[in-house]
Amino acid sequence: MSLTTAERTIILAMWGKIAAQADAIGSEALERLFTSFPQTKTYFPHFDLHAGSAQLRAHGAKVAAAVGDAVRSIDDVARALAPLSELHAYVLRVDPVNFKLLSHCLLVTVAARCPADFTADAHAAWDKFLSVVSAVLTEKYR
Ligand code: HNI
Repeated sequence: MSLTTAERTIILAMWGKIAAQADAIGSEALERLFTSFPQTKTYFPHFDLHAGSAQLRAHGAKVAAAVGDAVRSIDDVARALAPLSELHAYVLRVDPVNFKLLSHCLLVTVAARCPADFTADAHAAWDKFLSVVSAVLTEKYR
């Protein structure tokens, strides 16, 4: 699965507008994840997952930075996220179903922060981009 030129253009332009809020985007997406899909909290027994906690914000910043890396390397997401792919598959062993849930929460967060830009085409581009990221992070399972 690869993104069309038009989809890449949309992702690069929108991330360019919101990259300065990346830390807050990561935290908001995680807060949505743990609130809407509480089963995902089982991966973080060692974290204080209350909204706004220092650990949630620090982890949100890491996740959003990785999304930013993927945007910058949109032509080769697999290479950009290779170490994270190993980590999630071999060390963390996160069930791949959870990547759909986090992708959904990232999508909703981007939509909430960019309502004017979030056309149907933008929605489709983000959905596809996040499924590329998720595929990279789960490919080592197979
Ligand atoms: Ni994920 C650690 C990025 C999906 C559970 N994760 C990280 C780190 C990054 C990251 C970056 C920090 C690595 C490091 O410290 O070297 N994770 C991402 C991205 C996605 C993703 C970009 C998908 C878009 N991770 C998920 C999902 C889960 C998940 C779906 C489970 C629900 N991740 C974890 C856990 C850790 C983690 C658990 C370790 C946290 C810690 O610090 O102990």
